[in-house]
Amino acid sequence: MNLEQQLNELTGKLYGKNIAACTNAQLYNSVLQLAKNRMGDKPAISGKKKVYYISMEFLIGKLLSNNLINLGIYEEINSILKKNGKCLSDIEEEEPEPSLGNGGLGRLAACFLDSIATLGLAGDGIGLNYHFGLFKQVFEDHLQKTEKNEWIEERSWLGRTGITFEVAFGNRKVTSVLYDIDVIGYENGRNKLHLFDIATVDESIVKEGIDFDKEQVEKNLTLFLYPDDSDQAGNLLRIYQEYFMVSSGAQLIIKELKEKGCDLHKMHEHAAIQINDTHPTMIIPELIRILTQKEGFSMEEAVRVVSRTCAYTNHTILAEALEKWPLKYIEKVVPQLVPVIRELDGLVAKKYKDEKVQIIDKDNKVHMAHIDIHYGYSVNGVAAIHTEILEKSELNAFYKLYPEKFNNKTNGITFRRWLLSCNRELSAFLEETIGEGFKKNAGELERLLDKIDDKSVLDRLSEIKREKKRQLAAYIQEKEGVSLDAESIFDIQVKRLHEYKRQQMNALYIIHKYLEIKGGSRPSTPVTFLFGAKAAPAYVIAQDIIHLILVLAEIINKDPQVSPYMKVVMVENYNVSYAEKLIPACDISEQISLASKEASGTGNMKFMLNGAVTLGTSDGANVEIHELVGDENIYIFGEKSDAVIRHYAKADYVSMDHYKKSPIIRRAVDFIVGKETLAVGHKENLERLHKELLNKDWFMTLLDLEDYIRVKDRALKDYEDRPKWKRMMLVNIAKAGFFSSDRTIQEYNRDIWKL
Ligand code: 26Q
Repeated sequence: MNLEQQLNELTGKLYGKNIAACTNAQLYNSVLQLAKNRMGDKPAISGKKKVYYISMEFLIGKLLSNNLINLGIYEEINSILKKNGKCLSDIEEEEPEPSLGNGGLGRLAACFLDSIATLGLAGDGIGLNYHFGLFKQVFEDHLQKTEKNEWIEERSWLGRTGITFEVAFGNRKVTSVLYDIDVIGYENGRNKLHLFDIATVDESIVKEGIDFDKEQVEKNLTLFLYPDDSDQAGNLLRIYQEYFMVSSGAQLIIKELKEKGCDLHKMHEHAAIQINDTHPTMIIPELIRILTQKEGFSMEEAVRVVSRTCAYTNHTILAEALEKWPLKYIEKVVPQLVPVIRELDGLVAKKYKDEKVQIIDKDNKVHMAHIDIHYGYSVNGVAAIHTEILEKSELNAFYKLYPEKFNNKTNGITFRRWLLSCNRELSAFLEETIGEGFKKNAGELERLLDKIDDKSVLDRLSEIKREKKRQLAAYIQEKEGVSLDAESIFDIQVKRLHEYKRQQMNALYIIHKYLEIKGGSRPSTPVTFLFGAKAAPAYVIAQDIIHLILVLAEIINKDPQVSPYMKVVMVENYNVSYAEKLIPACDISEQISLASKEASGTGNMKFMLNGAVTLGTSDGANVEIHELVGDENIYIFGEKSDAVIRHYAKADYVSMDHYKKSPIIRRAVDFIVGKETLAVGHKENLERLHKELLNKDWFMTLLDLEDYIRVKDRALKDYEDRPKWKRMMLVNIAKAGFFSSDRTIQEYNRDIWKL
């Protein structure tokens, strides 16, 4: 039976209709089923040793188009649907997006699963099946409101396994139920994403928005990702979630090892456990607990084998994001783990006197990262500069103890999703121009460099960009009700909202530009400023920054003097699917974090791959992008990380000095509380943000603002030199191969997992 007959048979079985008679929703379900059948037929990837990537987040996004591509049937399905008067991209819209992650860390985990399977390595993900995931963002009155994101439907990628485990929180036992999602490699076999759920979960306890009773753990444990961690109940629930995942995961790993007939004393020869930030750290004491209490290991034997199995990835140097749990909280949630943690702490204390490397500190807080570093065999950062900062300053005390454990693994992204799937036009053109080798070997993108003087290639690249801008403009017209000029420059900043990422600096530029235009100085090419960002509900200043941007959008887009020259849009509920539409349409990629604060960034890589030019600081992977493309093909500005680190050490940054010194800065900052904004927005939010910038500005916005304005103006000017800009696009695409997550995973495997 050919593919069309198979699909017709499925629609007939499910809905009693042929393809042409089905609705898009019915076709989505049918193609889903077809893909799942195909995936089930793929051989499971196996090997002597398997990696378990354990993470509280897997931001997988919609799976239909990615899976069709990896199965090698995207084009065929596309034309079958077309033949029947249907459109695959409309059908893709029917798929709900699971929001099982916050941002970079979760998306990285998803890219890694794709690459692990594509490289034919045995490796599964272990995570949680949050019913509503991260909140859905809606804007009301220029403020962010939160709603639950429902994504689990009767037919979905999730499969029941029938496997259950018992998880004990002290004397309270709960049942953990395992669901699996198949992960198909590009033209390769099948791995799994294991998602655990609590059997007694109760969706009905969710009240307004994302409000629910935090005490009822048996009912709420897997409802949401990271509920508000600003109070004790929120923090406790987070520990419940972490332990639930870790205990279920440990039991699954041991079950699989036993089924393979492995000697648990040689666990490290059969399993590597990659711990995604400190969130799954309790798997270390949990495995030690199981081995000593249930498998007859001595403490020494258990510590030894677990330490040779577990490896830790650090994703941040922000002090407030490093997990330090009061021992009392852990005692309350999982008392059985406390003796193990105390023992591990005691072993460290006996060996090392330095306060900085202890596991339990003087305030009785447990430093989760310290457990990972002492009792794991590898510690890695996620970009060269990030790892260097870990070694030289943040984790220097540990680096001195264990220099051999430290290594860098610069992040990467899967090109299947971030090129082949989200930019079919560019992907097809590349195939035509340099052959299809780049699909499996991203390094081959460099062959594009031979065409740097080929006018027809350059023109096609820019024509594809224009087409993607048109598509985005149509989508934004429909979703946000704003009409955009596809001939304008698209300047885009999309990422979680955080002060260190400095969306507020971009907003200050926009104010500056607005005032310039008001003053009669109009740009010859109009500019569209696009934002997408969710803010943690308890993060007050982040909410204020969203408010400011929404207020600016309202003022600017409605001003007939200004809106022909600039527009501002903050898209609602930015997520993976939105990213797939925004990124291919971008001209200028905003990567403007305060140097030293963005561990890597991965959006920067996705933009580059799609022909955007980076405007950024020397932070995270921007540094490596800069090295690859050279000074002429990137816009770098701002203070370097060593200078920033010195400012913090000396505590000598005073934002008020910059404000007083510069009329340009003053004018932009004071606009936040000027009469135009106050007429549209809320005094409380705007004044709080204004005050924050003048009196604190912990992430040094005003330090870099003038340089940012200067360099951004230069970038906008350069855009008008079309031949020059097109060459920049080409170089960025050609040099993006390094950032394939296939390369990253090969390095993890070579240096850490050794599968
Ligand atoms: C911790 C404790 C309690 C509740 C929540 C958390 C928490 C949750 C999520 C802490 C951190 C995160 C997410 C971090 C993250 O996304 N980091 C990003 O990781 C990317 C992949 O390595 C990097 O590219 C980014 O630079 C980094 O910010």
